[in-house]
Amino acid sequence: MTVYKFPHNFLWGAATASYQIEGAWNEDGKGESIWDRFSHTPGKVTEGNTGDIACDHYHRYPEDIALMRQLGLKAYRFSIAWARVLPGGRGPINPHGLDFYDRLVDALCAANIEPFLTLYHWDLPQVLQDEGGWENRNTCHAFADYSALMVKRLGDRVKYWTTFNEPSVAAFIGNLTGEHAPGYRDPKIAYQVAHNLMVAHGLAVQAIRGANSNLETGIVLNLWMADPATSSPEDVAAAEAAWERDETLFLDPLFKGHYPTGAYQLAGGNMPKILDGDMALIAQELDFVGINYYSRNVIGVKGKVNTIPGSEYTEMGWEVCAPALRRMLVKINNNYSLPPIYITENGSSFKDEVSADGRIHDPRRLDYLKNHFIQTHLAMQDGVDVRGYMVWSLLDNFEWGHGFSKRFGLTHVDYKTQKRTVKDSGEWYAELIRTNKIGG
Ligand code: IFM
Repeated sequence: MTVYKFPHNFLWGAATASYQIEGAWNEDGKGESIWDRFSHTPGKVTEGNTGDIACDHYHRYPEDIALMRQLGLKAYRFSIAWARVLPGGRGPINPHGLDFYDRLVDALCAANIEPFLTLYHWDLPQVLQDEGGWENRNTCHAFADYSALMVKRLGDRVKYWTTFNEPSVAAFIGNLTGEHAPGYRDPKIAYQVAHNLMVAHGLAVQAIRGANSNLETGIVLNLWMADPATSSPEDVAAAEAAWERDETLFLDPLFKGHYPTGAYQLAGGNMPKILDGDMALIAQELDFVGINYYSRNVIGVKGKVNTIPGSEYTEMGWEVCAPALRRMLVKINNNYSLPPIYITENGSSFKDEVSADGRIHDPRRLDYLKNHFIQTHLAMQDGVDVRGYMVWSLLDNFEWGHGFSKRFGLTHVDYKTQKRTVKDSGEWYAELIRTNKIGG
């Protein structure tokens, strides 16, 4: 049996995001965010679910950190709710909000768990949205100021700082398809938001480094591999074109200093306003890049192939295809000069049932994780510098427009009682972290 041994300092962890788990949406001086507004708007989220309480992590974080210890996590990736700290997005600080993250970080350090912090995981303060949100360049400066504030408070204990989680989702699902907050369906806004998020990233990197030069600073991108439906040259070309269209819009400016030419064709008259100096600001050297990977697209000349015979699909309707993760890591490693990579999210949603024995047997999630870990190991043998892996997610949580209907957790959450139960996949993950290897 092949044994896959990981480097001794490999950073195994799990990830969450503020709006998806914290709850306490209007407690202790927290301001409203665009996700509070969106989820409170009838018809936006499945069954009218909201993050008002979610996993109640705001109150239960000590229990959740105990859970992390039980799993043996070496790192925990979480995000800050900007409106908890700065209810108006800028201006007066809410000391209770800052204190919460202070306590959380202290407790993580005491548990010997590396905090891996994300500054923006989609919950923009509503006050800033009322001024135009990310379409308004002033928001970029507010973000940089907020980033510096957080570094000044937590930079003595938090080493890993991520500016944005998945800017493409924030820009296009929030402003083009309207499925996420703020819910616009306007390509002109979406492209300007996409560019401004990059500008905000650049300003924030400068602000973070200005506040503390000893930190590791990066960004998190979500990437889907584009595989050709067949080996025909036409399908191969179609897959490559789809990759360029869908996946290089953020990779290229960040790591090549310019937008891909295809972006200009695709955006046409909706191409955003780009100021002199923006591209250099965006392309600053980073200490790491986070990659969120869930699935791939299979592309033929007629477009995306929706069902691949013999393939397994998750509850999100995403195909399970671990080898595509290896191919994608190798591809980006070849195409860009990248800093060290962390897999900052990977996981799957399946219909989990609590069994008569009170346990959650989730063999499909366990296999999903195992196969993706193996493919990452193989990519590392191919020369890709992967330093750590955060499973999405520590807990079942609020899955955005799907509300609580999709469960991604290593830990099951009973939303009525808030009882946490580690699933079989979580137990298996704990053992993997303990031994640091698969097989043997
Ligand atoms: O839940 C999300 C997360 O917030 C961002 N990445 C994808 C996950 C699953 O859809």
